[in-house]
Amino acid sequence: MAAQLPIPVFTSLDQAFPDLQTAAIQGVRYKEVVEEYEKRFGHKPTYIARAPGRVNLIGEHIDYVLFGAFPAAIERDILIACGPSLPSSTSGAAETLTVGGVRAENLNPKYAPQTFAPMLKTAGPSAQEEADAASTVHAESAWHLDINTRELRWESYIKAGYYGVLSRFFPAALAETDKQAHPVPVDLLFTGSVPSGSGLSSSAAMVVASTLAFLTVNNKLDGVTKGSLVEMAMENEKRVGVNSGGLDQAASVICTPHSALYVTFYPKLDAELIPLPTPRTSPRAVFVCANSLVVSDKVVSAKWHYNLRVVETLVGARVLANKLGITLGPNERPTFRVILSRWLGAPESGLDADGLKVGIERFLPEVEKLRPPREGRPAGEEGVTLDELVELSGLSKEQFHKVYLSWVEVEAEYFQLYKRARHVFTEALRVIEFREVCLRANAASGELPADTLVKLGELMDQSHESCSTLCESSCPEVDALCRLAKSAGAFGSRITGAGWGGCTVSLVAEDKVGEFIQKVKEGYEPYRALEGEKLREAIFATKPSAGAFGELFVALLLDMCSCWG
Ligand code: NG1
Repeated sequence: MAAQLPIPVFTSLDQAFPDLQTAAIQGVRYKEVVEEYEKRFGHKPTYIARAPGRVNLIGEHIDYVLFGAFPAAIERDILIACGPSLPSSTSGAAETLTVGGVRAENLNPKYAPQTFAPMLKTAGPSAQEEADAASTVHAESAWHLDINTRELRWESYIKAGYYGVLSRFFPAALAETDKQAHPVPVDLLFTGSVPSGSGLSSSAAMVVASTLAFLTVNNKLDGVTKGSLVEMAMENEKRVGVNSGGLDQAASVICTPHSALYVTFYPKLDAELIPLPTPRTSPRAVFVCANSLVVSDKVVSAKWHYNLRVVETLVGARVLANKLGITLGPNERPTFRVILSRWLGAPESGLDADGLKVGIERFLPEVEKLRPPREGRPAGEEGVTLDELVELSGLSKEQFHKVYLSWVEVEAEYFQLYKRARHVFTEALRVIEFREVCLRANAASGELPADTLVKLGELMDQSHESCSTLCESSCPEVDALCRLAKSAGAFGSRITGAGWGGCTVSLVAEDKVGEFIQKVKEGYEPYRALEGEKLREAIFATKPSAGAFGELFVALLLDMCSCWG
């Protein structure tokens, strides 16, 4: 299974990029980051850690309720040249770092150099642990790195990546008494090509690459599978204040070229690489990412947007369980996916995709039970107030607060249980149908079934409509870009990622891409002034074949030199 494979470690660029042209282009970036590292830190790096961004083809805002999604990795990535800090460094900027200290610099001058070190502190239980009555956490020493979640900076993601490595591999209790049990000081030099705030997962790429860099420099990579790196990166990303699911991290770590990933999270992380259908004779289709250029600061807006969706779906699951006669303990906080399984009486080991599809189809009418009564609310309002929410949950006010609100900050006048549930279950179904269309096409001998691309496009359009009207995670600019993409000839077009700005992804015939991009450029006002590299940054095609490259790798630089000629 894809998640159980080890993290690939390459020793030359041509192993990492079998396509010679890509290897040559990447070689220039690698050479630059290595040379610059040596200049800045006075010694060579020992590794380069790489993690790509991703485009989610379908399955939005359902990973955190543990339904599957269908992302692919993109070529745009984060590279970190890294190595242990050497006290004999010749760099003027060099200072002797404390044990486990980090010097982090970025090729992009926008990001100022940072120096920080983890500290051992005695910590009591967290709010989340306190909310869990079963928890018996006592004050004990733990690693601490300062991350201000209200004002995230570029180094916050590096610190987030460091946390998981510290807590898993350097037990604080041991480190308190034994300096040998501390991590080594590290020098890091970053360069990245994933646009931030665009829905292409620059934050996951930063956290995954950072986690990997700390693992490699500390010689902890042996025995780490792709699945365990995904889990570590998911835990780490929570440190920057977003209660995300695992779709980005799974795509960034597990994807391979030519394939998308059907990734599921219940009862545990599972991943299936699915090649994207490639017609034999007719023109192939490619995915085109178009950035709306509306930057969504997910962390700042989390209490009205992302984290609110997490809370609405969690409370929705409890309310639906109550209405279906499913008994829950007062401290339980199950997701919609868990409630579905209990309602179906499904085996602990989970359901395969076919079983899940039948289950969701049977369950969908039950979602109507979440529609609130019409009386007492403004016309067209389908949400419920906080007081109603508490009542519907069947919990006391205090217990409700403890389970659903004590660990997260959210703000809303009306909480949309019905709309969110309808989005979740229909989107989960569309993901399975998308997978089915791909599998059917891949199994066909000869040409693809004629309706393959049309069907995939329809599912993408339906997904966008649902994100826009039920999940309410789109925005007018992104809606306009999707409409424009359709009128410019896309089979389908949808928002990708968290939303409220960011990117769209459209399925377009490869031989029409140039024409398509031109039409979108002319039609989308913010693109009109863009030319050359700036335009290529904003709208670009990623081929299902060689385009989506998701191999995560660590290159031993000395051997890599052969590639650079
Ligand atoms: P992006 O677009 O990377 O912010 C976020 C979540 C995903 C998923 C999508 C919506 C993070 C790191 N990632 O993606 O887990 O929930 O939104 O489908 O928060």
